[in-house]
Parts: sequence; structure tokens; C-alpha cells
Amino acid sequence: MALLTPRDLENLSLQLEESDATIKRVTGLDVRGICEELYGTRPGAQKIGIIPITSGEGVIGNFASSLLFIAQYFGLEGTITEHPDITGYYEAVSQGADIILMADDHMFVAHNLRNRKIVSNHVATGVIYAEIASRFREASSKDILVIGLGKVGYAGAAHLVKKGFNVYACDPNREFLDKAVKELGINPYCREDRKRFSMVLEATPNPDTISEGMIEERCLVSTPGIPCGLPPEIGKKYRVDLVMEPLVIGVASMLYSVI
Ligand code: NAI
Ligand code: 0TF
Repeated sequence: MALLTPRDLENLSLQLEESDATIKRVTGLDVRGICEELYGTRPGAQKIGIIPITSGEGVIGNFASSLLFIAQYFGLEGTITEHPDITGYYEAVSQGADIILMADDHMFVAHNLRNRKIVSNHVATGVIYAEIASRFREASSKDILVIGLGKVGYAGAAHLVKKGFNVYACDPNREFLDKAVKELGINPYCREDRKRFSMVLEATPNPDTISEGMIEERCLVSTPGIPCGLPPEIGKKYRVDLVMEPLVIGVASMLYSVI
């Protein structure tokens, strides 16, 4: 799995400002508004304890400080523990943290110690990017394409099915595709179908996953994927609205979902 780099997390506030402006223009709500409607929650007096984790590839520069920025941006009080790992966990709980944020190379979780809700970044990210795609004000139908049915894409597809959308999906991993067809009832999609979409959730770690025949002009592509799956020249030619950001939107979804 490709991990975030300190460079991905540079200028996070500017990246957020740009995505939020696009989200507001295409859906009518900003990230905060979408999270409030999606989860029916609002940040209150909860304290966020952010614990750096050294296992695997170790601590990522700018990661903990980015989480602190996000917590504060959404009106929550946050602290980064002085120590990492178990000592940091002890420190956060002793200092009265209500919600713990921590990540190793495989799992990134928000755990509310008061109401016991826990969520993974994969699920929260899939759900919010799917929600954003599904709120496209200029959508031509209720058909929506999900590209990639891994941890993030599957959660997004499940959310869209639950919301009553006609979900089409593709993944070269046949097992993942069959599982989604069987469990969620989605429609398998292949390029040869020549069907085009005005709403797309892209959730792969690969570039160039979107080709010309898949999208309508002036469509919305909502993607947490790093790098971006939409080739810039296609984005320009089809005047695509693109929502893509490396951390804030997914973490906002994590926080609102456990509050
Ligand atoms: P994953 O590895 O579990 O799933 C990716 C899926 O994409 C796989 O099933 C793979 O077969 C499929 N895929 C690859 N190429 C494809 C193509 N051309 N067409 C269709 N499907 C294709 O990855 P995961 O955890 O679901 O993450 C997806 C992406 O989202 C990664 O780039 C990850 O770094 C990123 N991510 C971003 C977050 C954010 O906040 N922006 C949060 C979490 C993940
Ligand atoms: O890089 C990742 C995920 C993040 C998804 C959010 N976009 N792709 N996970 C590794 C996080 C490791 C954090 C590290 N252990 C630390 O600094 O605590």
C-alpha cells in the first residue's frame, strides 16, 4: 500500500480551501454541511488525542500535525501526545481524550472512548467521497460509476446502493467485482459497454483509470485516490469537476461519524 508522504500533506489548508469551493459549487454544501447531513452530528466539547505510531514505516512527517489542524478546523480541541505508541495511548487517555486518532501502515482509526464508536479511514473516506459524488446537482440520472472496489471503493459502493443509486462498478480483480455484485447487487461495468456517467467515484491507487468513453461532459469525479486517476487532458477536454484531496475530507468524515 502506498503511504502518504510529508509532501502530500504540504499546503493542506490551501488544498482544503480549493476542494471545499468545488464541493460547495457542485453540491450546494461544503464538507462541514455534508458531514452534518450525512451523520446528523456536530462537533462539541470532545477532545481529540492524536498518537504518533512508530511501527512499520514509522512516523510520517506532517501527519500528526495535519490531524491536529483538521480537528481544530472542525472546531474540536486536539493534542498530539508527547510519546508515541502505547505510552502515547496512556498519555492521551490520562489527559482526558474523548476520541483517539492513530494510524499504522495498515489501519487508521478514530475511536470515541465515550460512546465506543470506532471507524476506519477506509470506510469513512469511501462513504464521504461517494456522498459527494451522489450530491452532484447537475447529474443526468441516478447512475453512478465506482472505479475500484478495494477497501475504500467497496464502502463507497455500499453507501450508494443504500442511498438508492444505480451503481455500476469495475475492478480488474475479478474476486472483488464478483463479491460486490453478490453482496451489494451492483452492475459490473466494462469500457466496452459504452455507457457514460455524470457521477464517478474513483478509488484506486493508479493513474489513468478514467478514459474518454466513461464520462459525460461536465461530469463530477470524486476521488480520494493517490495519484489521481483522471488524466489532466481528459479533465480539461470534458470540463470535469474534480474533488480530490489527500487527508482532510476523509478525516472529517471519521470525526463526524464517531461524535
Ligand atoms: P485497495 O488497494 O484496497 O483497492 C484499490 C482497488 O483498485 C483494487 O481492488 C484494485 O484492483 C483496483 N484497481 C486498480 N486499478 C484499477 C483500474 N484501472 N480500474 C478499476 N479498479 C482498479 O486501496 P484502498 O485502500 O481502497 O485505497 C484506494 C486509494 O485511496 C489509494 O490510492 C489510497 O491511498 C487512497 N486513500 C486516500 C484517502 C484520502 O483521504 N484521500 C484515504 C484512504 C485511501
Ligand atoms: O498513509 C497512510 C494512508 C492514509 C490515508 C489517509 N489519506 N494511506 N497510512 C499510514 C499512516 C501512518 C502514520 C504514522 N504511523 C504516524 O505518523 O503516526
